[in-house]
Amino acid sequence: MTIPASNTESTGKHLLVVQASSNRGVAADSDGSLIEFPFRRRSGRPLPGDRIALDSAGALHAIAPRTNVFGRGDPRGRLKPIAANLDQVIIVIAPEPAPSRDLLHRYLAAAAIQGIQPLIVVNKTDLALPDTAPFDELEGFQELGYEVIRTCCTHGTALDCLPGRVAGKTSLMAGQSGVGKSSLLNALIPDLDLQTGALSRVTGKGTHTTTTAILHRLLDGGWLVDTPGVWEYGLWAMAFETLQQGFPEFAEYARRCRFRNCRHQDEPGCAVQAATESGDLPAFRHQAWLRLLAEQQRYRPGKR
Ligand SMILES: Nc1nc2c(ncn2[C@@H]2O[C@H](COP(=O)(O)OP(=O)(O)OP(=O)(O)O)[C@@H](O)[C@H]2O)c(=O)[nH]1
Ligand SMILES: [Mg+2]
Ligand SMILES: [Zn+2]
Repeated sequence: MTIPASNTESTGKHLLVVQASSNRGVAADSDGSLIEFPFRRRSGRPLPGDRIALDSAGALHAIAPRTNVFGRGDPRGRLKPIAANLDQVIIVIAPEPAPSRDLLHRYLAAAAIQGIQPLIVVNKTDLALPDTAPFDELEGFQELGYEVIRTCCTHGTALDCLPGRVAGKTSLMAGQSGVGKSSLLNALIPDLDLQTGALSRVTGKGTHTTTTAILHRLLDGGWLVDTPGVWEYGLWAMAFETLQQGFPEFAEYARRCRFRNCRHQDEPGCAVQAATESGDLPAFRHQAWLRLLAEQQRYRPGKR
């Protein structure tokens, strides 16, 4: 790891941030012990998942360059970062609470734009899955190469292959409030209560402070980031070229569109529309593209 040079002397100890508030954080040592540390104005604000060094006074000294950041849009279209340096975003959906039309498309776009591998987890498979979107699109997603696995927390054995998918990686659990993220975490990490107990002793706060993202250590290596549930997940204001990175399967067609800045709406010579009409691209993805593109208008009044 390269930590940028600074005038302040570093202790040389490299730590992993497991939780961060506006002015303090908690980091884990390589042996698992937790250390609370204050930020300094010049050292920046770390995110859970950041690799950091503390100075000799025990305050934040430097943050290592990030490989990626996962975040969400706030109501004004600004990107609010949630966690850094992730290998995987686990997008949990369930029949209850039913996801909105585009929740999964937005999460998948955010992961692709930020260069993080997505994994779709359909939880609560003991309940009947509705034949509406996104459940009727899951096969289509799989054909496009997205990984979909099914889990059930009410039957302890029904975690399927999830343990193998998280081992050794840093994965973030994303999804609506109530889909079962914490239940999955509890099933994957038998000593989760001990971990959250240790964390609350360090911070002096109760165990139910899941208003921020928290990293939990997997027993066999790797980390799981629990995030506070959201009711709706929104993207942030971005250029349409960036949004297109969120639809990676469009790329090979988009470069053949007549216009370089083609938005694949109704332009002549659009290869993405042609591929959709011929069935090479599934219609549900092109329709989602058009809706997410339209959503972006709210951040750009008057612009097309
Ligand atoms: N039927 C059924 N219920 C489940 C399953 N998994 C979790 N639940 C229930 O769903 C409810 C919500 O589960 P949580 O794990 O708290 O959901 P969460 O995603 O962590 O919610 P937030 O913390 O609010 O974001 C609880 O009552 C769980 O018992 C499942 O596989 N099947
Ligand atoms: Mg939870
Ligand atoms: Zn086009």
